[in-house]
Amino acid sequence: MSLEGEYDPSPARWIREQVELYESSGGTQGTTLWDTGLPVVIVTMRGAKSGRIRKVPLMRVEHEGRYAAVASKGGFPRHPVWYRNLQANPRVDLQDGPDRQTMTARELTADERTQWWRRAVAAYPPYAEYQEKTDRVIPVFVLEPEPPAGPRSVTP
Ligand code: F42
Repeated sequence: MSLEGEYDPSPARWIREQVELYESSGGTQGTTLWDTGLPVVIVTMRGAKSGRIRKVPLMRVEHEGRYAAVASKGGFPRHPVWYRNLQANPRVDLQDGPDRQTMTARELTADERTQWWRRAVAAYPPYAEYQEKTDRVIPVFVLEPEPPAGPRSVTP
């Protein structure tokens, strides 16, 4: 089931408008980053403190049905606010074009992070410049589909 609650649109106009266009067109418009032509997904999450619904466009980094969420914020010195939201409330809705699904976010470390970082840079090369620009290690989450609700186990 998808996340429910009061939605607080981003204070940044370009973010707010991209989310609005993406969603109102059913994932057929506003699906790329400016003129790069590179695809974007929308991650809907719950605020760590407010409990309200937040929507964040991120670059589409997909591999075998899983996605990375890269907390780059353009190489800014501090993590984006949504980083704490995903840590506190890992259950999210992900919209990729017309498709929407509930997923669980998990922050990556060590080899897993390295592997997904490579995929992220392949999908969106400026991530590499963002990492050079900042002293923080840019966090990478993997978003994984929720396991399907299986049949109830029967006690013999
Ligand atoms: N940002 C990335 O980090 N990575 C990407 O790959 C990426 C791609 C991308 C593509 C298209 C596009 O339009 C934007 C893209 N962005 C990307 C930018 C991204 O969408 C975010 O705007 C950016 O990362 C900054 O995120 P932020 O969460 O720091 O944004 C601030 C300005 C913001 O919107 N804050 C809100 C506010 O009202 O101030 C939300 C606040 C919030 O979530 N509050 C929490 C709550 O509980 O409600 C509190 C959390 C706490 O603990 O303080």
